[in-house]
Amino acid sequence: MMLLTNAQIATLQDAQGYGLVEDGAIAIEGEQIAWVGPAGEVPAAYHGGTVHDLGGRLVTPGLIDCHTHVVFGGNRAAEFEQRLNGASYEEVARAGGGIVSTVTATRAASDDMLLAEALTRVDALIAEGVMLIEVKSGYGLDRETELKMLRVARQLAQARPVEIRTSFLGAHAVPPEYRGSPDAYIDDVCIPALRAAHAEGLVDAVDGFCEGIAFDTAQIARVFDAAAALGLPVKLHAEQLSNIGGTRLAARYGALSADHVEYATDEDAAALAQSGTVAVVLPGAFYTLRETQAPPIQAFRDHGVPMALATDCNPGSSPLASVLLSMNMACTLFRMTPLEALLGVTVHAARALGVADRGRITAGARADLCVWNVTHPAELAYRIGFNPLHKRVFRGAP
Ligand code: DI6
Ligand code: FE
Repeated sequence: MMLLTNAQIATLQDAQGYGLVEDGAIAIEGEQIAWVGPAGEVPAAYHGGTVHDLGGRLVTPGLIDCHTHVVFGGNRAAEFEQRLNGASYEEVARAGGGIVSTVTATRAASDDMLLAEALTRVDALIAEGVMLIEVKSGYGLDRETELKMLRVARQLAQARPVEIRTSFLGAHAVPPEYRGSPDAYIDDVCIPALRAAHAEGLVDAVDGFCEGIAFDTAQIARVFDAAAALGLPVKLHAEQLSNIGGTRLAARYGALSADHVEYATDEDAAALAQSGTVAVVLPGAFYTLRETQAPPIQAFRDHGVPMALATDCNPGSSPLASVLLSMNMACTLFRMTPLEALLGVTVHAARALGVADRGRITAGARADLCVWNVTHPAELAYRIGFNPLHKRVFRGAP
């Protein structure tokens, strides 16, 4: 048993406000939060254990990065340079660069190499208090490499104090060997690879890239039908570069989340609200691509769509391994509030992953906590390039 005292606690309990408890205490039993409240009211039952005086610091739930592609081979600095010499993201992709160049590097990489490179990114996230990371496949685009990526993703949780949720993203791009035949790729490779990965216990959710340069709604629907047959939840990269109906498709399938959503409309927001689907905004990709169409934040607010926020850490459109910077970008670029940004990397990120016991500080939740060298939660989104993390508590262990 452990008691954290002398803390400012942002419980986020009702997912509306910070739920601040000033001069608060948190009792932890095993891996769970047993009690939270004012330090003067700690029940006698929790007086016996180790006491940690937090010196008035802020405590938040452990952070969650609910959309990443941290497992991949190589990097795309050369493409970055091409774009700065005038090529657009879509031109780079259509010319066989972009995602496909990462596919080549990922196919060639050994498991050990993929793991070592992914760990450099995961370590950066952990250093900022991230305790739950979603990791996607989608740079293999053949059965063997998709499975390799997902096995490496699972290994991350053995190598570090972090929990990993995997998403199968076989429908990320059409690989070179199927160029011009996206339907054949979906039927012959993507869906069989999904079934094989699921049989190995490697899949927690199924994702897709619904876009002009990737797959249309009918193709994604076939993947989602296969996911439903396996009992797996779905999520979707939707309306990132254009509006082709991905958000409404995601809503129709009761998806956990629709991600990017820059080009989503008011109607799309209404559909997400109806289905209880989280909108995941990814300001790192918006920033990197110099997108000018911001996601319809006000429509999400008006319709009561929960908004999550993630790094989208990937080698092409978002080479970003900082949740804190993502929070700052969401505020500055999308005009989200610091409270919305914090809810986006805790309560709503947990929901985007279908994880019920994370993201809030409340009795019965997992004791994943961040202790920060700040006094008010707005400070987390406010600064750029500062990491005020003081201490992590992961699964009840400091
Ligand atoms: N949308 C993105 O922003 C990334 N994937 C996706 O579906 C881009 C991935 C890449 O360029 O490597
Ligand atoms: Fe992504």
